[in-house]
Amino acid sequence: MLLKFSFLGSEYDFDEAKYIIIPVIYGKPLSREAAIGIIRQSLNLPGYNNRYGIRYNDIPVYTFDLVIPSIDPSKAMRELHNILDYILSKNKIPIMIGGDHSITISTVGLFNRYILVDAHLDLYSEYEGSEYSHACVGRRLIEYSEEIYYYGVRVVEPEELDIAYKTLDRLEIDRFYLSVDLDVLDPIYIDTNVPSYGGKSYGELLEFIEGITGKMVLGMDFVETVDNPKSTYLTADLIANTLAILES
Ligand SMILES: [Mn+2]
Repeated sequence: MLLKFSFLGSEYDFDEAKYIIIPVIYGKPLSREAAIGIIRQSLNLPGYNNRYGIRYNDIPVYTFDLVIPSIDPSKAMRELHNILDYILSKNKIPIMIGGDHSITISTVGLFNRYILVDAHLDLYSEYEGSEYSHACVGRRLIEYSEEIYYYGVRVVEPEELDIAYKTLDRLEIDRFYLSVDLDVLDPIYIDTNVPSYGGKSYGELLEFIEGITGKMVLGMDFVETVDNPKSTYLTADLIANTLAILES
């Protein structure tokens, strides 16, 4: 039997699916093509999730065509924005995977409340001459919504302290967009573009994500993973566990 090159090898079609995985090829070289590795590694996961008692082929997930946005960041954000807008208009949950954290900026205008899971605040107004940098994600979101909450932050630069931010340790809000920068994890677990020691364990992160049980997650992304087998496997496992939590 041929295995479909889709997240978890899922055979659901777009109309049947509730979750739409969007593989985004974008940004810094080490993570640019990680989405492909994440999908490849998702095919190596066991078919049954013991932790949450669910079979992966019971999860209605569909994998969108590979998205390779324009090099020009403002164009790229508009392209991603339009794809997300289309998926939301079909009452489905978009999940961007791979690439650079800057892709989260494309969600501005589509969601009101955000949880940013990240070692960093990304509150630079501008970074390396760009307002679309991965280091500006939090800033662009906070300029647009007051309801931005961080989990796992441990690196704060003085340039970022001119702006107030909120943190939470437990997921006690509802109806939100969840952005997961994998560097929230300690670098012993995963390689990311901007690693920093003293991070969360995989178990701690999963425990936090378990807080979404019974809540409405409107969209998600999983970003900044370096494209190597260990890191893409962990990312695939985390996304699969997140879907299992939502469906169990
Ligand atoms: Mn980060």
